[in-house]
Amino acid sequence: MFKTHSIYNAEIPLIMGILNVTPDSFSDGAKYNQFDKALAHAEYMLAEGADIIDIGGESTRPGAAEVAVAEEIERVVPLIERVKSLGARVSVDTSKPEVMLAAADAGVDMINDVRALQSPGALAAAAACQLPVCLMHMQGQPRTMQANPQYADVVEEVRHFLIERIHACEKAGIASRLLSIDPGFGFGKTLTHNIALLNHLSAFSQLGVPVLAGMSRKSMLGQITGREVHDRMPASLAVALMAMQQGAKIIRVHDVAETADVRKVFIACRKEQ
Ligand code: 9MG
Repeated sequence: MFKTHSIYNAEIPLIMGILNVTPDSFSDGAKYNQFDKALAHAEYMLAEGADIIDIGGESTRPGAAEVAVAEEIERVVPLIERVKSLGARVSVDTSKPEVMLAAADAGVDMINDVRALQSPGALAAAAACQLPVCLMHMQGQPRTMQANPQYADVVEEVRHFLIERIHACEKAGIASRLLSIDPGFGFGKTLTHNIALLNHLSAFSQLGVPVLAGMSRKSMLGQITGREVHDRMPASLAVALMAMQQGAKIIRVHDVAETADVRKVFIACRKEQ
């Protein structure tokens, strides 16, 4: 068993509220307006019970365009500072070393990297920050990752990749107690791959590094239910519970209050066992 950082030490799974600050997230125009809306949404999620706010300035959706470093910093840093001033814990969703360093200066508590610190300079930047890091698996890049994902054994390959990244982090001076891992639902995976990973999530928990699961409103749930993105909350809650039952320590979600209720049910039933 690895020792873990205090951010992961809660007895109960933590709820990570999603806060995207891309131009299409709060979509009616002026930058100050977007900032105010994003801040209000962070406050709302905190009031609803979010334990961490995950702030991202570059969309990682399939087909999404890349954003320049300066633009990404301009989007996330002022918001990190304001959300931190509310007393909240904040993670930064980025793969760029410059953004990691700027976010660390702004007081961020955790780095959430969908590229698992594989971008040039990212390992060194994260090592310099000495912050908790979530290492996520992705096959390919957001622009093309859903074109034709292929695995011989998705669970084994994703597990192997994450173990290799844990070792790379340790070698770079990032202790395993700072790490969490994430199989990356929807990132270069078909529905069959996503379901296999969900059904075997406990195989990831057994690695002894906290597991983060992010399935909220994702297209895998649209494929299963036939529902559009804003009608996927019930399906998101179902998979959040499945993840908690298999030991996930952080659940990344849009619907914080409803996930907090799911967590209450999970905890109440766990106590009875
Ligand atoms: C940024 N982002 C979008 N989806 C995600 C997921 O499933 N996990 C993590 N760690 N980050 C995500």
